[in-house]
Amino acid sequence: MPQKMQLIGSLTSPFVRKVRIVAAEKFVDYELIVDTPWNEDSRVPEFNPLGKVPVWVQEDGKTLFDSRVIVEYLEHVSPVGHLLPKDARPRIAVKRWEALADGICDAAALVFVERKRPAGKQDPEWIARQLRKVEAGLKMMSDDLGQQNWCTGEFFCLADVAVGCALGYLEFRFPEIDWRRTHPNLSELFDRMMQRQAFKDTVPVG
Ligand SMILES: N[C@@H](CCC(=O)N[C@@H](CS)C(=O)NCC(=O)O)C(=O)O
Repeated sequence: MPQKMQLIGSLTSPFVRKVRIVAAEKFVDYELIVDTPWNEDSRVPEFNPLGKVPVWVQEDGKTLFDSRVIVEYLEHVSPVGHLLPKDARPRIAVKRWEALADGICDAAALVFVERKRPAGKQDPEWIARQLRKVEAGLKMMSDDLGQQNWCTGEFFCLADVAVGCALGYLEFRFPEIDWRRTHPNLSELFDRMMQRQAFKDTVPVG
């Protein structure tokens, strides 16, 4: 008997948020199983040997990860609300935006974890290295966006979802990074995205 599809993830992860937004925009029905992979009692390693969220559980119990694979899958299973172009070149351009936004999240998450260690064990050079990636990534996103309404031009797509999740994560965990002042076009883009119900429903909490 097929089970309802499930998404395993935390309410703070930008990668989980990306999947939740894509699923909502594409009207894919699923059950959200909240699990924080850093907790001792986390069951995430039973579903993903890498111990990371998001994990998607299909109707037959098979699992999918990581977030980029899951959003491709959602694009494939739901015919509505296309978020990825079919043609190779524009599709690759969207995936590049996604890689950039996800990369900012990777670097920022490493800083967040490093800062949770006891003060004497933190490596300031490592933190600075990761923060440089965040700053450089923000600059590239801002330069590439220019004066366009959406990342790739006139239409909302996966690139915007990924960028929105990265900006939302920075706002949530790194309020001291003043990207709204340094990159006003990203600020406008973020405000435009926050009009959408899927973004409003997934603001990070915790
Ligand atoms: N590339 C992965 C990144 C996932 C990721 O780093 N998730 C974090 C939460 S934001 C996690 O589960 N970390 C737990 C760990 O690293 O052990 C994706 O796109 O899904």
